[in-house]
Amino acid sequence: MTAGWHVSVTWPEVAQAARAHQRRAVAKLVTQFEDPRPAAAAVRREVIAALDADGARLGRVIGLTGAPGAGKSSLVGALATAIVADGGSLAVVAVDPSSPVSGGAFLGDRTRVRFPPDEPRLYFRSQPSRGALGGLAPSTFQVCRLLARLYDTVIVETVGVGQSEIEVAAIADATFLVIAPHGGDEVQFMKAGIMEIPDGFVLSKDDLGAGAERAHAQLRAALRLSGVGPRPIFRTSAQRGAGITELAQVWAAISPGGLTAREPAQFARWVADEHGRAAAARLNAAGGAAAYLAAHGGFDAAQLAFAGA
Ligand SMILES: Nc1nc2c(ncn2[C@@H]2O[C@H](COP(=O)(O)OP(=O)(O)O)[C@@H](O)[C@H]2O)c(=O)[nH]1
Ligand SMILES: [Mg+2]
Repeated sequence: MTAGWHVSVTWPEVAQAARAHQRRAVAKLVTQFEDPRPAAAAVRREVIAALDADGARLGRVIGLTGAPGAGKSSLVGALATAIVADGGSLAVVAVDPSSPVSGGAFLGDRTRVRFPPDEPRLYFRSQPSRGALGGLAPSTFQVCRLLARLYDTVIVETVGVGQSEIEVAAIADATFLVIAPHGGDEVQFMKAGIMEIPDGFVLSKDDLGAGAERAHAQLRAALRLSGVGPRPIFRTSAQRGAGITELAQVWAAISPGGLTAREPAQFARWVADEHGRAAAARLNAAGGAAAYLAAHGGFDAAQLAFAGA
């Protein structure tokens, strides 16, 4: 199948250009990984096969959640600079309840200044979340399957505390919750079940003095009271660049490659979302998602088969 720029450009060729971080090629592939139609699943199958045959390895996927204004995007901007300075590459998928499908102001103007705009080892994608209250987009997992093969690290930034945290933790190798000092009060109201989900907490805006101390004390107390085991707490200031290299080092130590193990659960979710409960029951009766994926030769082939079944 050809990729449509020119009759002679094939998907494996686009995949190779994307591996070299050619932005246009990456964007062209992302579009295919966001497309819910069966024809796109056929393209994905071809692209993943080409990338894997070309030696692409899965990078790590990091979930970053927190209330609006917590400082997530500013943190991502600062970390992106640190990651690239360290020789790494990074893709960011920002899932935003308010952003349009394309062209949404993604990191905000302030952060964009901190983000080297022409750096090929950095890639941004903004996606609208499925629900008004946050959470992932229908194609976030798919896009991560692609981007994790092209970049060392993929950050999935989601808005909200609660549902989006649970959804992003289901696809990420590690998840961090960002809390701003002025939002410290919300720590007291976090349910134990929610506090268990992040692998670590980031207290942002550490330049704000006493508020930051108070938020830190509240978070430690809340973790103790909720019975959640020890969790690392990182203190950062995107504005001053404090704590950024430390967090970047912690992230660089997170084992990559967890996405493949997430495929059965994400496939089951896709079946339920796209084809309904009767179809989900059919999948279970047929032995479950993992067996279906194995029998059909992977995620995209299984989507094709299920859509045609
Ligand atoms: N003082 C201070 N303000 C910050 C810092 N990081 C972000 N902010 C501000 O907090 C607001 C929200 O930041 P943003 O990164 O967009 O938060 P997001 O909604 O969680 O992505 C903006 O006005 C930022 O300028 C920081 O380290 N220190
Ligand atoms: Mg943001």
